[in-house]
Amino acid sequence: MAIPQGFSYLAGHLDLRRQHSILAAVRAVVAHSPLYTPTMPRTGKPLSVSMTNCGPLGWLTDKAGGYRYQSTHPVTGLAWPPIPAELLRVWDELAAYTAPPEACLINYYTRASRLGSHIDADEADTAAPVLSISLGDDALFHVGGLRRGAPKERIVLRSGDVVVLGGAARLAYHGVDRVHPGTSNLLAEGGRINLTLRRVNSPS
Ligand code: MD3
Ligand code: FE
Repeated sequence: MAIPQGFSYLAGHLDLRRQHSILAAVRAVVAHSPLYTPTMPRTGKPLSVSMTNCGPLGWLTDKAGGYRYQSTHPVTGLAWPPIPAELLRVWDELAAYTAPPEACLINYYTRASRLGSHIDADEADTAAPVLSISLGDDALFHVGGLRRGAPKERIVLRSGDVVVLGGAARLAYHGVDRVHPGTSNLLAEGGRINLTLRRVNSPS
């Protein structure tokens, strides 16, 4: 349907070799900055997706502080590790933006995980695209318009797919309806990893 301009879906952009090399880099990040369960602002309800980050800034949410970016892991208190070179290379290939990403949010989905429809609006720099990389099991993803009720299009995101969200699509509603277990053998433990590379602050 009418996905806003600037949505670019690059099916199979990453071959298996690159997927494995990115996965190894993500495992090293997670060894330092473990996945944890974020909670919703005010209610404290846990999300069904576990998360961590790399980069100078990381996105998080918890009951007391709400949605925000910060430079440290909420559980360990340590700085997030740097964004791996393999991921910076994908940004350089596709983002067409003058500055490097500041945050890479790492989402891990089990078969029970969902991500409700939302917009990514916690970044001051909305001129920069968001770049999404999928690894592991297939996910049924939806993207709509600039208002919550707008018609949605559904796409299955598979391991190695990359989505670039620029222009008007940068502020579109989107979410993950479900993950299809057993559809990829990239992750020995099963499930799905999504990486989003983001610019938070406008380059000075
Ligand atoms: C469309 N992640 O982390 S990635 C998120 O698969 C998030 O984990 C989903 O939504 C996931 O915030 C979707 C694809 C994506 C990311 C950002 C977007 C699509 C987007 C921003 C605007 C429009
Ligand atoms: Fe999002």
